[in-house]
Amino acid sequence: VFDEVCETTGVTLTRFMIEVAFLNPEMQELPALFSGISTACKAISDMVKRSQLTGLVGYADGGGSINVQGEEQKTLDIMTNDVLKRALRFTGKLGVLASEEEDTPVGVPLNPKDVVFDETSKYTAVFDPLDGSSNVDAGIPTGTIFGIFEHDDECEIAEGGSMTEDELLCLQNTLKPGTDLIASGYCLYSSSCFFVVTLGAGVYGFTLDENIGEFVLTHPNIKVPETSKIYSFNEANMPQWDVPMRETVEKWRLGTGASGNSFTSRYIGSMVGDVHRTLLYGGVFGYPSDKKNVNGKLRLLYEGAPMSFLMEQAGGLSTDGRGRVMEIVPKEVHQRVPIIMGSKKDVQEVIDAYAKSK
Ligand code: AHM
Ligand code: MG
Repeated sequence: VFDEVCETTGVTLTRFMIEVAFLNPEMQELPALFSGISTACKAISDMVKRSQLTGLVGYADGGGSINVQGEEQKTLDIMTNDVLKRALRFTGKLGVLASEEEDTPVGVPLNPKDVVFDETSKYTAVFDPLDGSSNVDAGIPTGTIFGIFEHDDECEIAEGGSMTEDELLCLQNTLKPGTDLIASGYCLYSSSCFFVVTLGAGVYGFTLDENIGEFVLTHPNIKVPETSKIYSFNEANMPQWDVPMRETVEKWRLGTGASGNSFTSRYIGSMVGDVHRTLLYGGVFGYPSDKKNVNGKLRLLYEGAPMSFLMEQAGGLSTDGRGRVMEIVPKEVHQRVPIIMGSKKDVQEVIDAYAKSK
């Protein structure tokens, strides 16, 4: 079905979604939802690009704004979260959203005063509005990550205020494993602005054509190479890593790993940029478990799971060392997870090393 849609490149994201919905009646609501997400991404791309000129740099409230995870929020973290939230609300297709920058999942009824959701509010969105934002003031690539689940329509969470018991139960319902995702993707703000998405049947990459204001299909059916010569980790943490992880990377450095390749290192420190390169060139990106951060750094619900869905759909693997990231059911919204993802054979080598060390 997706091949039919993608017979030719030059297809816009808007048309792609309309054709997907036409061919898949159960996906009728997706064009409206993706129109909201892609418009928000275009707005965020513009905000990031112009931030040095418009003064949208540095920390919010002079460093006084801290999110629930204890991280200082950048001005752009807060503004991009608002842009996405507003864009998603007005699609009318969303029941609940969870974001890196929100303490708990929030309800998003079309009319904020109204807690009544209609039957079209059928999705839950999870996102990190500006991943890698510590990099943004230096002009280094950043990105938006999102995942879409089916929304339990019995479940309503009003916006703001403290939660009722029913609402707390609903919150529990947003904690779904990656295997329940119906779509995920990212937008990379870099030399070009890329929008990469999976609906569970391959990975499709679009590039923003600023002259016409549309994302145009430039990378149909992305497949990650099976082996590689690139690893991408914060190597300063290496002495603290689990032994199997450390030993595998040491072999890759020396060219004595399974492929015999001598690896080189590439690390931006922006997950979206590092994963985008991995999808296109192959490689292994990760934020493994270490002595300080037993669960790594990246968040399962809105970073780990959506990116793992993309990586698997592109033919790669994603593991926490001991199991598939996609199968982990989050217990908390901001739960962290160790991640090692990328080229199939190389990630398998890490999985084998962990299995041997048991
Ligand atoms: P953030 O969501 O607070 O921006 O943190 C996530 C980012 C990822 O983009 C990146 O892979 C990682 O943090 C880099 O961490 P470190 O600076 O420890 O290497
Ligand atoms: Mg992030």
